[in-house]
Amino acid sequence: MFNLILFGPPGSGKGTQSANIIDTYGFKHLSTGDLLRDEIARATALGLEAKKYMDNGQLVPDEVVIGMIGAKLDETQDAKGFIFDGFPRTTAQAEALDKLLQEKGTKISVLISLEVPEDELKKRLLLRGEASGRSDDNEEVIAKRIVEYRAKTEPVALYYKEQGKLEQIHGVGEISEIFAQIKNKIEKAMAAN
Ligand code: B4P
Repeated sequence: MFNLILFGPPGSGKGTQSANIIDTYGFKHLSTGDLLRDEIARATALGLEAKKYMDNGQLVPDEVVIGMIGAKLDETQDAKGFIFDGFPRTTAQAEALDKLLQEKGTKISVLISLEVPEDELKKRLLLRGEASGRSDDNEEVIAKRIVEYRAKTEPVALYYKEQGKLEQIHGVGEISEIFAQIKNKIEKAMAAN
């Protein structure tokens, strides 16, 4: 089984490139952002709680997202592999994910990190906000999300670097060219897996 973490700051292209990876490799996509937005759309208790954090640019508490991913892994049988998109976002989530996968007799194969400068992130997210109306894609909340990323999420890359699983990619340029680089990293990790 091949398990990939697609990593990077808000707006780095995780959701965009996940779609390309699924088309090519057929992995099962697990995006905590999408799962949380679905809970919000259905006005569940979890969604109403999560919305308070997301609208304020903060991470949703670890126990909420870990529980959500655990449930999804349990209900997904026979997957060739998983793309974890936007998860783990804290070291506690990374430790919990390693444990969940270990219980299933598998592990993370590689973490691919999309490196994008801050001014480009802000530009992309403001543009997306205009089109999608996403309540967290506005100037004030974007700035908070980036601060939260630097403080709590960046250490996750180091956690996997220590396991020899970190691969970095320059995430600015044509989406297809960035995807070609991602494919190279996936093929390399598959050969080593
Ligand atoms: P997410 O849904 O994960 O959203 P994101 O990081 O903002 O977006 P993503 O990175 O996928 O967007 P993309 O670059 O593809 O999280 C939203 C919120 O949910 C978080 O702030 C947090 O509150 C909560 N949350 C989620 N997971 C959590 C967790 N594990 N723990 C705690 N809280 C959690 O797209 C951005 C834009 O860039 C798009 O418009 C796209 O078209 C464009 N784009 C992409 N690639 C481009 C390129 N190469 N050039 C130009 N534009 C590009």
